[in-house]
Amino acid sequence: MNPQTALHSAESAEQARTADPAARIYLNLIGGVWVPARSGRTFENRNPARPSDLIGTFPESGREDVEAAVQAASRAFKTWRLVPAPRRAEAIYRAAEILRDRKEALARAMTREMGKVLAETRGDVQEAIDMAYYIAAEGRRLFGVTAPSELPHKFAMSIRQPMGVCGLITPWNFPMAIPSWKIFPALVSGNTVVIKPATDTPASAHHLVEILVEAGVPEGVVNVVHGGGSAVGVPLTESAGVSMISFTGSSEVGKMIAERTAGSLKRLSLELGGKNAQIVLEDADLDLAVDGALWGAFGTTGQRCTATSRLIVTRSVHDEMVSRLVERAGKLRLGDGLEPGIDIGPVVNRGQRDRVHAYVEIGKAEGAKLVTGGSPAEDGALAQGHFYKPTIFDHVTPAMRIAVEEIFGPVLSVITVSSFEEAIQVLNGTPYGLSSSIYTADVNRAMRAIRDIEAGITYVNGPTIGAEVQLPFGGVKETGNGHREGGPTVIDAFTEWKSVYIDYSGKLQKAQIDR
Ligand code: UN1
Repeated sequence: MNPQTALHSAESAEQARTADPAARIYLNLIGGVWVPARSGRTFENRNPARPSDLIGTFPESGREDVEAAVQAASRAFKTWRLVPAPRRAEAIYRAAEILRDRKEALARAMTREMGKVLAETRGDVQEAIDMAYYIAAEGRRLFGVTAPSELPHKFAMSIRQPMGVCGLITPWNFPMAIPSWKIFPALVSGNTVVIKPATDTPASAHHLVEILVEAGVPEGVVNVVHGGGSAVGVPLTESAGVSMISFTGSSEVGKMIAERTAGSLKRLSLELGGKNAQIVLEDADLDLAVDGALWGAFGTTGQRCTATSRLIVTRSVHDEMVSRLVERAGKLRLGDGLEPGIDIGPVVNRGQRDRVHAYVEIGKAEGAKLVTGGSPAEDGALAQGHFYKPTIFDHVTPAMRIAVEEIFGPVLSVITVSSFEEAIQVLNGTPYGLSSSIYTADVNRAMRAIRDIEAGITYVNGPTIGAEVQLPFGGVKETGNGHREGGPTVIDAFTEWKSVYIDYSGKLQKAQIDR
């Protein structure tokens, strides 16, 4: 099937309706054909602000669907790897233009599916656009290195080669941006992919893939298999036809994937949890620090791996920071993210909301002082959705579970320290190391923080969220396994190095021996 035919199938798939007239029937994409799960089973996707709003049904796939997709991707790899990288990049560039033209509609669909407010879903689509333009340019780079040979009449270089079929497992909090960080670099490098999007946000990933088909990516190069972690994610990680797995999600699942794939030694690029902190020193601009903490803690309803979940303040600014934060947090407007004036959307599903609340109960039992929020928001229309009040705990100590474990919701823990040194020590005292931030006017302490903070990202006088696509993204310790998606380093995650020696001396030369 050529891409155009695949596109028509996509349109007919899109036109199919469930019994609910607003809802659509979505399908898997395998080898350029839109197909249901072999089992015929489906799962539902609902709006977290109004769960009565059914967005669509998606295939509840299993191992055989995964294997069919991996085989299609393996077949497509034979030809895609030979397409010159600048040509591969042209398809990604076309996808960037389509994404840009449809940004508003894609953002609206994403808010309906995932809940975060429209300004933020526009940002999510923009991040996919940024990544597409950035990676399209990489098609004319994919730089290798040349080095002098130690022998005469001999040429030495290292080149990048694609890996084969990449299995991509993506989360629901950045439903288009994170798939774009993985799909575009994988494709420009000459790989083919099978993606398993999160079951909470399958439509946004579907829209991205549809755009790639429209942009002319040949059949089998991008395949989508919808379904859950055990039914689809596990077979994908176990498939012998998959050369590498890129996963963004919790450290717990990341470790399970690492264990399951240990026997095959396939490459894993893992971007996992965070317990990110913002430090506020006594010389900080407090207006800026309050704005940053609110945005970092409650933007995306706290559901970013880079979210600010700890605020580490020096004693002299503690009272001022906490009282200002409590006042401002109380004024944030919760609601359907498609409505104007809303600051915070719902938590993605009921299970996540219950999990956030369970952590709030843990915090109270540990003796932290709840100063605002601390319960589901159920006034009026909010009662229908999975809303949770922006929550702040004061008097948190570094060993409390709410100061150590990733909550992934709108909960901020305030920890008071006596010095800059103690602030850094507390910041580093979790198993995670993704993002971090320090507010200070003292350039010497800012520079020491940049050196001493154990994290993949450090912001100075900015919140812990807001990474840009052209820099490496990822973290240290239990946040990952050393890969960085984003920036030039993303190409390392999706390529193998090959070193090449060309001897034009016409005789046998022996390295290390002929001197
Ligand atoms: C995430 O935190 O899950 O840096 C991804 C940011 C966004 C990406 C966040 N550009 O906040």
